[in-house]
Amino acid sequence: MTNNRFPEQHGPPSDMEKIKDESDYLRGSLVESFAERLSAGIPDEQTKLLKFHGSYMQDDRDVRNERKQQKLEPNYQFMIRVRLAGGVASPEQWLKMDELAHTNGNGTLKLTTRQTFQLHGVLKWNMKKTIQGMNDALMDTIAACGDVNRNVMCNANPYQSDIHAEVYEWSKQISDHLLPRTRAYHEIWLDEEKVLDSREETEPIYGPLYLPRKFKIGVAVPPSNDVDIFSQDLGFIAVLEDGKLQGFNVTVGGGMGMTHGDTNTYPQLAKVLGFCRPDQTLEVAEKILTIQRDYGNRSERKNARFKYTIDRKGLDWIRQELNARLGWDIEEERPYTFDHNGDRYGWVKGDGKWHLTLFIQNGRVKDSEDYPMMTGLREIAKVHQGDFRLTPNQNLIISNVAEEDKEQIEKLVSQYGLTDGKHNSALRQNSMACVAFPTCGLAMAESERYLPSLIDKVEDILDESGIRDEEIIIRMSGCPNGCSRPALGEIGFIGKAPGKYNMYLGAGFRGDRLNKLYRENIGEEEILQELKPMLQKFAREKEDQEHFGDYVIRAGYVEAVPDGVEFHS
Ligand code: SRM
Ligand code: SF4
Repeated sequence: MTNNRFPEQHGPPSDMEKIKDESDYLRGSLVESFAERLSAGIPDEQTKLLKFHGSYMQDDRDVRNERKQQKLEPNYQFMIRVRLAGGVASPEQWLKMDELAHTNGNGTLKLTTRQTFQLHGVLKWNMKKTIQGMNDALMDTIAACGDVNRNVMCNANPYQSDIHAEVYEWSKQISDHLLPRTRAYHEIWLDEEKVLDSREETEPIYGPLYLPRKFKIGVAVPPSNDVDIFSQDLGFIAVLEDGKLQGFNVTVGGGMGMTHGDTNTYPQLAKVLGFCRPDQTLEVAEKILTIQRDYGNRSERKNARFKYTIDRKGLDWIRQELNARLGWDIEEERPYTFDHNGDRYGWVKGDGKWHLTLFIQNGRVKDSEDYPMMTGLREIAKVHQGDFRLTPNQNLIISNVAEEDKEQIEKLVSQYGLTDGKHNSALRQNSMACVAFPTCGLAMAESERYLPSLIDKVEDILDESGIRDEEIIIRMSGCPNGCSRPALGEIGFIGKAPGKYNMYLGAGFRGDRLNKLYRENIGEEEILQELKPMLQKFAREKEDQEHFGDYVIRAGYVEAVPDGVEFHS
């Protein structure tokens, strides 16, 4: 591979750069690897390319040791992630995902923190027919993972349907505009005829090496910051005047991931770069992405995200470079304010249609003995005439329900005991946990399977203190990659080892301030010992409208983190 394709190098290219370079535009030997029948897995190098097609090879970690003892290969299976800009799905798409989860997956659906579906537990032999099934329902998985622009998020806004429609359209257009152009996906999974000479293929935006690392974009509509705009590599904050979209404030350089013990890695919040009009959106998105393509670190993947490029080069340099690439100057940022980053539950009416936001604990859609949630949602999808919106907080909106259909949906909601979360504590309603065990290969501690029971115990403290309805953002991740955006939790937990977590406090309720390490490597007993007096004191001392994240700073539990570069200091 050549070293001079990009103006700046940081050392020898990482192995991943070589894999991309030699992949023939993401084809690699995926066809052969999936045709091979001896192992339920595929070779390591191919798993890296598979990500660009929206899938990860995993193994069931609950049985890893047992299988090792029995000298069996790990229980390989695949996770498939759908590309679903803005999280909008039709009832037909919902039904298809439900069907595939039962026929080819583990019988559950995961609604992710980036508003899409994941299937877990798909076997190698079922991969192609699963992806083809998604394709039948007009869904694909291209670029849902990999060193490219990922699923574009969009404010799930059930309040203003006309603005949602317009802004959602932009998120879809950004997503489409930044899709890889290779036909590899269609050839491998959809049996499209092979491009005669793939060397004639080009990737006009990405080039043959794609991006140095994953790239994430979100679109927010104030006052809701549900998409956590400051955690995105690139963000668009809608600016409305008299209810009309004027354009977007453009943010750059957010990201949550870090590595325990490596202070060169840190979560960072995005900064506002300027303002663009709606018709300039795609050009701005493309040029910013190409700056990262050309200047991101291709040597050290831990420092390859756009946030590090920006912290290295400076925001002014990025703006100048953007203006030079655009050939015109991005405007000054416009005023905006956010109120919250959580979801608002229950029914609301917007522009003549009803929308119901349901609480889905940690985004896991499944049936259990006492709660047939998946069946209930399937029955709703069978009769629903509107659409579904997956929210950035792993919840679900049954949206665009006509007045005359509302009663029928309400009946099903109550028949299946589906919950708008209102009988829960406001803490649980504002909770998120990443997948972690048993599927995530990087998990160090439980998350999705553990947070609900920890919250049960914290709810007792809230009840005793009379603050059950106090909205507090709590987030847990099973490792420091931060898939539930835990650095933006007023209370954040990041897994260190089985049963052990680092505890963070003091993020902003609006998703505008990072939290700070409070206690290291503690288990449940210590967590509750820490939280109990703190929450009791908060209940007594909190000022009017004061949020927990602000209180813990005022009360001196932690210091405010002004910028991600100071996260560890
Ligand atoms: Fe994530 C890797 C799950 C949102 C930061 N993430 C993973 C993998 C694929 C593990 C792996 O690489 O082997 C996890 C698969 C677990 C499983 O069994 O399903 C995984 N990430 C998830 C999801 C499903 C969590 C969830 O419970 O919803 C989310 C899927 C989003 C989607 O639909 O595209 C998910 N991941 C996020 C977010 C939140 C966001 O984007 O808003 C982040 C933090 C934001 C960011 O990117 O900075 C995030 N995931 C990571 C990272 C760390 C990246 C970094 O900069 O260091 C990794 C590991 C990596 O890339 O090396 C990772
Ligand atoms: Fe896995 Fe870590 Fe992401 Fe949780 S935060 S899903 S443990 S990579």
